[in-house]
Order: sequence, then structure tokens, then C-alpha cells
Amino acid sequence: MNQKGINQRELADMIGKDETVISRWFAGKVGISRSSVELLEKALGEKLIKDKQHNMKKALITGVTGQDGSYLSEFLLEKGYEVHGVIRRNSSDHRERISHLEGTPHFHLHYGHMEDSMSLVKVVTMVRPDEIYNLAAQSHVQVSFDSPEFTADVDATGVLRVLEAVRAAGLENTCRIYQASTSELYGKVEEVPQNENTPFHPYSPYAVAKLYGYWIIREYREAYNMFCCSGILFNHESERRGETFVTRKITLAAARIAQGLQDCLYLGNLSSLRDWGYAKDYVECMWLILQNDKPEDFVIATGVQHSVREFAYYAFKHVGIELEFKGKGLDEIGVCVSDNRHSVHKKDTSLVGKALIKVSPDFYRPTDVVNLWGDPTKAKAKLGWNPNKTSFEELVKIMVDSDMAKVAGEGAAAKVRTNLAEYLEKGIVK
Ligand code: NAP
Ligand code: F7E
Repeated sequence: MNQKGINQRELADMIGKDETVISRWFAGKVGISRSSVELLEKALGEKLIKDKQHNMKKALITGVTGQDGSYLSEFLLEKGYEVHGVIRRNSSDHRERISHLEGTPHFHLHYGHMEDSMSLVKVVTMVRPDEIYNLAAQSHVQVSFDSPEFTADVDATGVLRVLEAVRAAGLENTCRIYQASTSELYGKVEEVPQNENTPFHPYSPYAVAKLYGYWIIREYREAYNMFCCSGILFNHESERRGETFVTRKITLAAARIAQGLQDCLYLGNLSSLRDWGYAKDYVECMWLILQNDKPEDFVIATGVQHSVREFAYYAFKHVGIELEFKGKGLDEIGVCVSDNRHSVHKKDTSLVGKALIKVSPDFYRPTDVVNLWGDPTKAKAKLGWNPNKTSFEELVKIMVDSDMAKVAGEGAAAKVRTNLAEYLEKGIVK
């Protein structure tokens, strides 16, 4: 092994290998030294090396406008990839999360829909990616009860369409595919904590659709020898999380209540348990899964579990509001027992004694997944991934700080959006 990590045996192994194999190996060697390049030139031929130095790896991301798509784009651009994102054609723009990347070199957008195989074939054939990250999905569990057919089309058949687009483009031997699988597959859990061998018991139309995605990925791996893998990701959140997922709903409400723009937050099952991580840390794992020697599925989680009630407690605490939870089920309330808000946000009246969190049956699900807790041992051992880079407390802080600034910036407008954000999930504005 020389000082830049070029292994003589690896190098010898490359002689006579097909161009794509050499390209993948060479692109992975960051910060390559002059002496290493000379060595490579000797072994592989000068022209080939020059070509490879200018040949960036291409990644195609479906769902690029989503929480994960935006962080993954940043991550891959940083790694020197040419990034192509698939966006939906809408009547209005939907690109807040990636607007800062538009116009930067090596970042390109293409129209495509998961329900429309022709659009996917066109994009894949044109881009000819080395890696595809299939993140596009109807990703909200409650919405999947309201729109189960659409969810199945996008989250189940959509995965098949991506795989078939790769085959139609003749890229099945070269293109690696990452599928955004989910801890929701464990659903009505049969084991705690959950790992790669835990049986699945999907418990929502979303999870059933994602189970098809998981199995069709495995089928194409076995049937056609394709490099396609699932990351079984547990909940991961961020300041870019959609506003109707419970964590973001809580951090936004904590910020609005602290700034006198909301009176009370209505939630569903406060006892539900989740393994929450930071989305920015999780996209690294998506990439690591595709750099692995062989295609395999991985559980990605922190290994730490908290309840919705705890998340709310810490979020409110961070804005200076201490909560105490009283009562049970639909009668449970989160009451303010101490109000230490920063004076800037402090209104005339103290919040002490007020019920700031109440439970509403509107946010209960027909079947709810209540005990998710992931075991990331395999990802740690095989991918060298650190599941505890960002702690639960840090995650809550990052999200609350961001929403405090957002709400302060929006001013009175934040109040108008409150009701909408609360009830959007159920398709009604109360
Ligand atoms: P997200 O914020 O809801 O983003 C979903 C993305 O999919 C958006 O870019 C959305 O486009 C796009 N999309 C939806 N339907 C589409 C369609 N029919 N055609 C094309 N694009 C479509 O989700 P996320 O949190 O980033 O999650 C990314 C993926 O990981 C999803 O597949 C999700 O199911 C899965 N997952 C997420 C978590 C988590 O905790 N976040 C955990 C496990 C698995 P628009 O912007 O136009 O709506
Ligand atoms: O719910 C409970 C709710 O909507 C978490 C998606 O990214 O992660 C996400 O799905 C828990 C559930 O996320 C409210 O009943 C209580 O038990 O934030 P959520 P999710 O359903 O876990 C998985 C891994 C994915 O794959 C999905 O794509 O919180 N809960 N009260 C509530 N949930 C919501 N949304 N709103 C409430 O008021």
C-alpha cells in the first residue's frame, strides 16, 4: 500500500478489466498523488487515465426535491459527482429545498414521474447514470390511508419502472441502484430492536407498497445479477422535514407558541416510539451502500428510541417552556409548568398552567406502528458508518432553532399557516 492508499495488488487486478470497473475503482480514490497517477498510467495506459480524470461519476436521484434528495444532492456534489435530479412537472414550483443548488455546475434537473415509465426510460437513457438513488415516493403514512392506490402506483410499481428503465437503457451491468426502503416494513413489530433478519409485518398501505419495492429490488438482484440494494432507513428528520410529519409539526408549533402565534398543538398517539436520526447523516449511508463490494440490504438507525411525548418535551424545553403531561389517551394534555422564554418572545401573559398540547382523534391512524427501534450493527461493521454522529437532543435543537428563525421571519403570516399545517394531514382545515 503506498501513502495515498493505492494497493499494488488492487492495481494489478485492474489490468485487462472492463472500463466501467476501472472507472468505478479509480473514481473512488480521492486525493490521488502524482506518483500514483504515474504508476497507473504505466499499468493501464495514459489515454485511459486522462479520460477517467475528466469522467465524473453520474448519479440520478428521483425525489430530488424531497428532504433526503436535497441533502444527498449536496453530499454527492461535494464528492465530485455529476448529479441529475428528477422533478415532477407541477403548476407551481416546488423546489425550495434545492433552490440553492440550481445553477451550480454539475447539477441538472429533468422532468419525470414515477407513474410514467416512458418519462423514466427517457431520463435514464439520456443521463446513463452510474448510480441511481430511488427516493421518490408518496412518503406520508397517514396519506397512504387516504390515497392507497396512488401510493401503490408510486411506491410499489414505481420501483419496478425504475428497474425496467435501467434494463431498457442497457445499463443493468453497470448502474448501481439504491432503493429507499423503510422501517415501516416492520410495522406491527415481531421483534425489538429490529435488524436485517427481523420479519416484516407492514401495517399501512404505505408499508405494503414499500414491501413490494423491497422485494422487487431483491428479485432483480437475484434474477438479473443487478447491483441493487435497499437501505431500510428508520425515521430521519431535519429542518427540511415536511411540515406534517410529527417532529416538524412539533418544532414548528413550539416556535409559534413561544412567539405568541399559536395557542395549542393537537397531536395523535403521544406514546408512539421511534428511532429518530438526522437526515444529513443518513444520506452518507445511502452512498456507502452503493460503494460496498457486493449488493446488500442494510438497516440504518441510531439504536436509540424515544416517544412522541419525549420529542415534544425536549422541543418545548428548548424554547424555554417546561411541560408536564397529565391524563391518558384522548384526555392527555401537556401543561406548561414553567415559562422561561427569552424576553424577546415573552408576551404579557405567562403560559404557566395552560394546556399547550392536546390529543385529537384526527391524528390517530387506522393501524399505527408504535415500537420502532433499529439495530445498526451491520452498517457500523460493514460500511464503517457512525450512527451516533448527531444525538437526539442535538437533532431537536437543530430543528427548533431553525423553526424559531423561520417563524420570526414570517411574523404574522406564521399564524395563518398554523391551522393549515395542523390539519393538512387529514385534508381538512378546521
Ligand atoms: P419527501 O420529503 O416526502 O420527498 C419525496 C420526494 O418524492 C419529493 O421529491 C417528491 O416530489 C417526490 N415524489 C413523490 N411522488 C412522486 C411522483 N409520483 N413522481 C416523481 N416524484 C415524486 O421524502 P423523504 O423524507 O425525503 O424520503 C425519501 C425517501 O425515503 C422516500 O421514498 C421515503 O418513503 C423514504 N423513507 C423516508 C424516511 C424518513 O424518515 N424520512 C424513512 C424511511 C424511508 P415533490 O417535491 O414534487 O412532492
Ligand atoms: O409519525 C405519531 C404517528 O408521520 C410518527 C415517514 O418518513 O418515517 C415516517 O413515517 C409517529 C406515528 O412518521 C401525530 O402516529 C402522533 O406513530 O412523523 P410520522 P412515520 O409515520 O413514522 C417512516 C420511517 C417512513 O418511511 C415514512 O416515509 O408519530 N403521531 N401524533 C403523529 N404523526 C403525525 N404525522 N402527526 C401527528 O399529529
